[in-house]
Amino acid sequence: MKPVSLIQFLIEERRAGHINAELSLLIEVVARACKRIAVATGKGALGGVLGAAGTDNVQGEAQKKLDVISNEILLEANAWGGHLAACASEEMEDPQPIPDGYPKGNHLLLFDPLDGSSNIDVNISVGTIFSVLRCPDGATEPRAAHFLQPGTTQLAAGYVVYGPSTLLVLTFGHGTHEFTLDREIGSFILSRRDIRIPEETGEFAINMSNQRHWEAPMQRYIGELLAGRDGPRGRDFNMRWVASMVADVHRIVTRGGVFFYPLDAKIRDKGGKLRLMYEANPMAFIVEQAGGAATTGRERIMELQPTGLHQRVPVFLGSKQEVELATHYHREADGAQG
Ligand code: AFP
Repeated sequence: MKPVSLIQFLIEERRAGHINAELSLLIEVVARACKRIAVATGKGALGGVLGAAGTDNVQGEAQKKLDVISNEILLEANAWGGHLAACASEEMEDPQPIPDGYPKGNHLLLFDPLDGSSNIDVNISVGTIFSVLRCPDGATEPRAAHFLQPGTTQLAAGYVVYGPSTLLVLTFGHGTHEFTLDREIGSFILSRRDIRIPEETGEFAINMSNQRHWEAPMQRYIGELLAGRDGPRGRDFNMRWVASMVADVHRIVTRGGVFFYPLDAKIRDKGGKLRLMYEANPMAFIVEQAGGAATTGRERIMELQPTGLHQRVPVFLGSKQEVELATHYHREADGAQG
């Protein structure tokens, strides 16, 4: 089969009426920026990019040098790209307007520039996660409020994994597709079209060290998985946890599985660990478009009405059967139907 480049694929999507020219060009700009991040992360100690930056981000988390470098690469690339009205990042308190003197576009971009950065110094896969929204009409200087749109309004979502190979996984709402970076020609090449996540799985991902803090329905659900064939599920389940959401989700997009970062007593006051706008919503869109499911344990993530740019939510996503069962246990415990 003749290789299909990302550019060719975007032209196909435009001809199919799935995206317009501006969104197509925006994705090209984001993909090009991620190629530069791949080079930076690949340099490691030789590039002097490992270790802490010595600063904290808006979440009060210590920033890694590569968090700051990746954020700057994405901001710079999208500032002059001409397809955005503004962008927002995990690393910045407020949205970044497009500098005067640069053309503005009709889209809003949200991103986690380097997800899993606490793994970067130990050479474990990290990634970039992004989500694209339409800029509300008349919003010439977009504020945070203009970004607070439900996940169902996303025009595009994607992630790039910087691992043994560099992969871009993308959706426009017409299936989920994977592209592999051909480092020799510097182009993303289509490697899997219309990905399907198996509805059934024997593999789960959760940070077990938080078990004592989980709610009762989560204790019950994971307890049954751990009981395996001797328990009510009657079969064994295996566990994986990379602690880079991008890497854990990519495993699920590749071979199925279920991922949980549930609410627990430690993070209850924050509403969860993972961020809705640039982690949960884009991953939910990608997973649902590949036939999986994504809830908070109680509600469909993409139907949530966001209340804050850096809002945190519980995340259950992956193979449909397991997400639905774990969600059913939570709703049942709440006395709710379903
Ligand atoms: P960092 O970006 O600070 O490394 O956090 C990664 C993350 O947001 C997500 O990628 C992981 O799934 C999750 O946190 C890991 O959380 P634990 O450290 O509690 O396992």
